[in-house]
Amino acid sequence: MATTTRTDTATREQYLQLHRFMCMAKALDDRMHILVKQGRAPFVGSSRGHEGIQVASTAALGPDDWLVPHYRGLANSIVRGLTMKEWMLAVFAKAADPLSAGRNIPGGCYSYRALKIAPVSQVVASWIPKASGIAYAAKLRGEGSVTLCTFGDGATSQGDFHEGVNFAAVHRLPVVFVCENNSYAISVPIRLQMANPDVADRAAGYGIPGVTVDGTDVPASYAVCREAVDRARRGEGPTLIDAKIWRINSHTSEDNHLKYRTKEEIADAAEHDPIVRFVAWLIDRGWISADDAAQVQAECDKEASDAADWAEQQPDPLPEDAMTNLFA
Ligand SMILES: Cc1ncc(C[n+]2csc(CCOP(=O)(O)OP(=O)(O)O)c2C)c(N)n1
Repeated sequence: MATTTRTDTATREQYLQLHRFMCMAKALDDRMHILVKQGRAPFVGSSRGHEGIQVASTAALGPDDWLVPHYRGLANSIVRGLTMKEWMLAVFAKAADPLSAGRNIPGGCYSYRALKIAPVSQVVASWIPKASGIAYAAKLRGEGSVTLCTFGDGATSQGDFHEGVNFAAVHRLPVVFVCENNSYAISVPIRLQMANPDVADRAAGYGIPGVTVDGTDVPASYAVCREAVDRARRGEGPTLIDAKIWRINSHTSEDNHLKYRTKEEIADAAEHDPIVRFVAWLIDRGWISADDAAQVQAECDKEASDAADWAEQQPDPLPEDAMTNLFA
C-alpha cells in the first residue's frame, strides 16, 4: 500500500474552480435539507464531507471520460457540468429533469448521457462491474477514455466489488476505483464490516496498485487521482484508491445518526469538513481571502435557493408518459 504526500498539480484558477464546485454541492445539499423539512422535497442522500474527493477525482478526468458515481456523487456530477437548475428539476421530479425525467428519488438513480455520467443505482456496488464493462468496451474500441467509478466502504463488502475490480485488473482496463470511505454503511461502522479497514490493501490481491489518501485534502486527492487516471490512459490498468473521509450528516434524511454515533463524533465533523480545510489551504497560499470564500458560498446558496424556487414552478411529467423508457 502506498500512502500519498501532498503534491501541487493544478493551477490557482483550477483550484478556485474546484472550491466553487464544492460550494455549489454544499449549497444544494443544505437547500435540499430545508426543502425536506418544509415538506417540499422527498429525500436527501447528503454528500457533505465527500465533496473534496469528489471534485478532485472528477477534475482528473478529461471530457471524453466516463463517470460511474454512487448515489452520493452530487459534486462529481457538478464537475461534469450538471447545473443547479437541472439538479432541482430532479429534486422536484419535473418533466424536464434531465437525470431521470422525474422518475426517481433525488440522486437515487440517474444518468446523464451528454455529460458521460452512466446510470447511478441504489443497488449497492452493482455499478462496479458495469464500470469495468464500460472500460472494457472503451479498450476494445480503442477509444482512449478512462472510467472513474466511485463507491462507499460498504460497497466493498459486496461480491460485485470483487468481480468488478478483479475483471478490470485481469484485463488491465482503463478504470479508476475510488472508495469514498466514510467508515459507515448506514449505521454499521467499518469495524463491524471488515477486519482490515484499509481498502487499498486489497489491491495487492488483484495485482493492482492501492493508494490511501486523505479524501478531505483536495490537493492530495487531486494528485493521487490524476496519477491513477494518467496510468489508466497509458494502458497500465486500474488503480484502487481508498479516500478516507468523514460523513458529516446522517446517511440520508430517513436516518438519524444520533442513534449510533456519539455527540462528540458528530461535533468533530467540522475538523474534517473538506470545504473548511480547502479554504484554509487556499488562504494559506494567498489565493483567496476568508471574505472571498464566504462570498462564493453566499453566491452559491442564493443560486441554489433560486434554482429550487424556479424548478418547483416547472411542469410535472404527463401521466401518459409514466411508462415511457420503462422496460418492464
Ligand atoms: C444490495 C444492497 N444492499 C443493501 C442496500 C441498502 N443500503 C443502501 S445504502 C447502504 C449503505 C452503503 O454504504 P457505503 O457503501 O459505505 O456507502 P455510503 O452510503 O456510506 O456512502 C445500504 C446497506 C442497498 N441499497 N443495496
